[in-house]
Amino acid sequence: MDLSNDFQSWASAIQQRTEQALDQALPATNIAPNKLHEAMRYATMGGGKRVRALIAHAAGEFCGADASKIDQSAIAVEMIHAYSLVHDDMPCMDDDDLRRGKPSCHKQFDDATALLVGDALQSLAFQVLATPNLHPDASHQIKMMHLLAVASGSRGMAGGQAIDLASVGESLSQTELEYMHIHKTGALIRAAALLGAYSANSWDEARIAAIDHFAQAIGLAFQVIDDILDAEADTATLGKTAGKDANSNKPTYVTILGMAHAKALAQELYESAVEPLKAFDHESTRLIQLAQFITQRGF
Ligand code: GRG
Repeated sequence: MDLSNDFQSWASAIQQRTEQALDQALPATNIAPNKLHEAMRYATMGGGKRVRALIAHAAGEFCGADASKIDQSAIAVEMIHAYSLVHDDMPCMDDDDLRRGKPSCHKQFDDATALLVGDALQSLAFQVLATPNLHPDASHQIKMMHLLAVASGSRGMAGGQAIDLASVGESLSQTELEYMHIHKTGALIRAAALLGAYSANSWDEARIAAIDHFAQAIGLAFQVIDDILDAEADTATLGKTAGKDANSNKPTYVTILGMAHAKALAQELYESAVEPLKAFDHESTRLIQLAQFITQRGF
């Protein structure tokens, strides 16, 4: 990957500040119930690419938001994401023993704790977004909470997961697969971008429209790449079990389109994501670099 040093140092600064903000927001392990708090930290901290936090910050910067305000949206989304991974790995769902290169939460602790970790992380995400005066306009702050609730609920991520579980062993069309991923993965990625943008005190609708288009296209590209990596990369590189989808008889972009077409689709989605951003010249550079970072990891 040939992304500039400037992008790499920006990304690692965001990853660091996200880690610090999570550390501050998560209950300490010496507070009861200690085991639950330890497990919440285990599932959330020190791992993951923080793609959703990077998206929130890039979109927020594009709209002129303060980084300290964007942090709160970024960690709220990362908490929802971490909860989804904990629940997804449980035996009643994908039943995976490895996540982010270490034992998945229910393996390290137990099923009941993993269930509670997900529940508590979800509540904490909304607690963070409800922080008094996070936004000067309280009604706008409520809209941000509403946005995250819709994106993570049955009409968003949880609904997408339900469709995913029902699709095992089924043959889906590309449109049906897309519908599932728009909900399962795309909704939260879109929420990360919009919440980052809405962390600004005011914004311009043309920028929001460009960000929304970017987020929807990049959310789908992210999933296409995930399918490519699931088929091509090894477990050590991924930090989770490789080949899991194909072995579980799940439809993927690679099984439906074939590898070459899946890669072509990822490229098309990248081009679509960045198209409306070009009108903003150098102000959208970070978002364009981020789109490259997300799509190039599959090649
Ligand atoms: C359990 C309600 C519920 C939802 C689960 C997102 C999800 C829904 C399950 C994850 C399963 C999965 C592997 C989806 C593919 C795309 C994806 C979200 C990958 C993991 O996200 P990354 O690559 O992970 O951003 P890191 O570890 O880097 O944060």
